[in-house]
Order: sequence, then C-alpha cells, then structure tokens
Amino acid sequence: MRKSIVAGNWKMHKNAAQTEELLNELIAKIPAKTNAQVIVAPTFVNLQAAAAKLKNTTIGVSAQNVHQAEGGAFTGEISADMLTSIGVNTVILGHSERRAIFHETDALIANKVDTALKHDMTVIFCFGEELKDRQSGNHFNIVENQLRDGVFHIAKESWSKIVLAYEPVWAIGTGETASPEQAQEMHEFIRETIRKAFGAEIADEVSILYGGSVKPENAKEIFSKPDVDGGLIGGAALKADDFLAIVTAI
Ligand code: G2H
Repeated sequence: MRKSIVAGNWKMHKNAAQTEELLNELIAKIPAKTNAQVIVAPTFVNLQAAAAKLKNTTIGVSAQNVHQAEGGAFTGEISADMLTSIGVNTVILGHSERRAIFHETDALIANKVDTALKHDMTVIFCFGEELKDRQSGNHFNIVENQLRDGVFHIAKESWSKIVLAYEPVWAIGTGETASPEQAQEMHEFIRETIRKAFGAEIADEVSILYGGSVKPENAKEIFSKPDVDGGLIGGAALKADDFLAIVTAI
C-alpha cells in the first residue's frame, strides 16, 4: 500500500521565532495518529532548529532545495551532506518557482536528484504544466517530458526514495485549483507513464501528491481521488489549523 503524504512547503516565510511558534502549535495539535505522513519544509536557516524540535514527533522535516555539488566554491549554497548532517533527509526539488524564477533546467534538476539520492535522501519531485500548455492541450506532453528528463534516468531501486508532486503552475498560489477530476486525470496519466517505463510495482507504490492552492475547503474532495496520495501545501501550510485540517482530510 503506498503512503499518503501531506507536506507543507513554507517557501520564504517565517523567521526563527515564527517557525518555532508554528512548530509548537503543530506539535501540540496534531492528532496522535494521522492517515498521512506529515512533513514540513521550513527555510534553510530554520531547518536545524526545526529538525531538532521535530526529532521525537510524528512530523518529518524537509529542505526546499539542495545544491547538486558535493561542496566547494558555491557562495550561498547548501549541500546534501550539510542537510543530512542536521537530520534533514528529505528535499523538495523541481518546484516551479525554482524552475521559473531561478532558471533551474530539467538537466540541473536531474543532477540534484542524483545528488540527493546518493545521500540517501527522499526527493519530493515537483513538476506541472503552465496555463498556456493546458490551454493548447499540451499538458500531458509537458508533464511526461518533465518526468522523463527529471527522474526517468534513476535506477529502479531508487524509486522508493521518490515522491512525485504534480503542481500545475496555473494553480500555484493563485487561489485557482485544478478540479478533483483534472487532478485525477493527470495523476492517472502519471502513474500509467511510470507503469510503462518501470512496471506495475513501482507505479503502484509511488506516492503522487497534488499541489496548487490546496485549502481546508477543497482538500477532502481532491484527496478522495484514487490516484491522489496527498498534497504539497504552500499558503495553507502557514497556519497550523488550516494545515492540520488538510492533514486530517485524508
Ligand atoms: C504550490 C504549493 C506548494 P500553494 O507551490 O508547493 O503552494 O498551495 O500556495 O499554491
């Protein structure tokens, strides 16, 4: 049975005190047992404190990015070794904001995926089409290409370390959400694409999250779809009550 996951991508929000406050609230309010594995991804500067605070809880911690190199003269960057050395073993890669604003290409993201896997990290691999692709009916092609270029080169054994996050760019932070039917249609396509390339076992086991303006009001319906295994949550992950309402919608 594949895992259900709800991950909060905090993006560039919350200073140290606010991070501590939100984590305290999540720890205090999270039910003892949840159907989904819960992960939060605070900013780099707050990761070490977050990892320490969450150590003996059911909440996991993720980075929002990692550099592809092992180390060296890369001013401002963070390595996989640095992350794992503070107990952070999950990383979000390929987010559309990294692709669009920071010009991360499919090749670079594939490189980062390799580095993360080499360090035994779990990768939450994000991808999704832009509005123009959907309007032109090219969305399935775009998604298939992003998958092929980003993760299809990895070994079969590495798939247990991959979580997929389909995030249509037109639904990110816009308040616009893909309908549950649109999400299911694409998730089914993604699983089928993986089945063709890697076989039924991997396709059935990989968790495919939906991301893009998931809120307490729409989470239940989206999560009820058979190929939607949870969500990657941005804005609604910044308030404990909203995030936990989404967590418990699974
Ligand atoms: C998509 C999502 C989290 P939001 O980026 O990755 O953000 O829920 O704010 O659309």
